[in-house]
Amino acid sequence: MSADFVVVANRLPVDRNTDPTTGEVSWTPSPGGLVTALRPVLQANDGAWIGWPGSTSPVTLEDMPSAEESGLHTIPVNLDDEDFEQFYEGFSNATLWPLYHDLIVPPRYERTWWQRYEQVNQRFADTTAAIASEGATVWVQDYQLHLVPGLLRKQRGDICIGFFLHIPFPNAELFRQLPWREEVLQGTLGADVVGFHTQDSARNFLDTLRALGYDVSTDDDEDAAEFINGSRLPEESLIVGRVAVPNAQHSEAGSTRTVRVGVFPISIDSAQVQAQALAPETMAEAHQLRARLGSPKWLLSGVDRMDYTKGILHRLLAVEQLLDSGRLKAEDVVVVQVATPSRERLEEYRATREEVERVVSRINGNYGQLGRPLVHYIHHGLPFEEIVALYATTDIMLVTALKDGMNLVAKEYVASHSDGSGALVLSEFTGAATQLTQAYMCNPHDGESICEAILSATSEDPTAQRQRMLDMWNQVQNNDVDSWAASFLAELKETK
Ligand code: ADQ
Repeated sequence: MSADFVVVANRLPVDRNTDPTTGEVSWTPSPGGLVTALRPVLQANDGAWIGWPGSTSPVTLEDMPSAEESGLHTIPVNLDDEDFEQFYEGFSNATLWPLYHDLIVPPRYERTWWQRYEQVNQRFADTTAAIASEGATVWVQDYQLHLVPGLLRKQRGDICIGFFLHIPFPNAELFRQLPWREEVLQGTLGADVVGFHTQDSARNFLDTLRALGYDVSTDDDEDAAEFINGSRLPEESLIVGRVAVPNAQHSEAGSTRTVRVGVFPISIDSAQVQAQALAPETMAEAHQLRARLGSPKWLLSGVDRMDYTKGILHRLLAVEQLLDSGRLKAEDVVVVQVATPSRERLEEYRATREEVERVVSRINGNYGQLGRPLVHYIHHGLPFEEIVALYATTDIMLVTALKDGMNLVAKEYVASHSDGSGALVLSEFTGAATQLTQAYMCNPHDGESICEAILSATSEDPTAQRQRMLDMWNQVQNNDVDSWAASFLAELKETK
């Protein structure tokens, strides 16, 4: 097949499962923010999605579910066990992930991982070059595929390439640690448009390029602030800088091509989340859930991947501090923490899980009653309907990430409260904090700051609190995932 519109991402939006007894193969939707964000866009454009099917057993195109079954044309790129260890767990998640999240844990720089990263990126680029039709638009996603735009441009000068980074881009000082910084930047600059969630990330990227001698020009920052706060139409995407790079397609000496660098804050399918929250089954489930949790005065919740960037431990320690100091009474509070298993073979992720579980059991040991734990902790994924029921009945949502590109959970929570109920405690280190400015902001590196944000959420005048939620609800309704994708794609189209 060939496609005019191609999304290239590390993961396909489906996972292959093989029944161990019958050998029967089935496909299930795969979890994660990126999939949540892009599925509706692809369906609307009848495009193809290129990615890894989620298992290290080889999969052919014939093995894939049909477009009728999955709603998408899915093209597999296989990863074997070594690719998984070195490209995915290694360079992507033990080098770039911690480097880009400001060294919450130390990044590891391993030459063999880098070489494997190059090889796998080449495989993605080759598959894309074979699928993209003449003049196609290709949208490459995220830190696992930094080199794909450059590799693709070498093979296919005719196509229009976008690159979007879903996680933060670190400041120039930190990024310079990366032994392969030049290669990563050059690969990314194969794109026509490079997008970030926040001005900070875009600026860090431009500063890094400037420091390394690239020809960078920047646009007006005041415009950027207005756009991010949602006071301008979402269709008006915001380009904050331009980079002139050598144009390999032109034989003329000194010929350059312009790469636009912009801010495109991702969002959610706001209408769908709202509809889900208002569905009678969800409302009934929310009601029952609250009763099962003992109908507490305050229900505090967290919903995250089990990742050290999410600050799960920090929020639990803050709750414990509030209980220890008597500022919250144990009989008034129930906490639900849902944490999906993530990257479990990496030591730092195992350590995070252990620390979280130790604190959960300490709080329950000190403050729980028989048949009534104070913290309800779930270490597996939940169906989205259950997550939304939890959002709907939660009084105070705790989003305390130490660093997060955007954080869709914060937006999903807001979208689930069209009546203005609820309260959001939000880390100022999330991309979401640039848009959901009416949240109770906290600095998760300072436990007392989380405590104060929780206490403010329990004590503010109800009318003022409702207004905060309604303002944020409007922001999320007016800036949904469709407008995010449309603004990026419009920018890309303009470069054609
Ligand atoms: P993530 O780090 O995965 O995304 P986030 O943006 O919060 O984080 O998205 C998580 C998604 O998974 C949400 O849609 C949420 O509902 C779902 N989810 C979380 N826990 C779940 C559970 N236990 N069961 C079921 N579903 C669960 C990365 C970046 C973010 C960026 C997104 C999108 O790290 O900063 O916002 O990509 O760009």
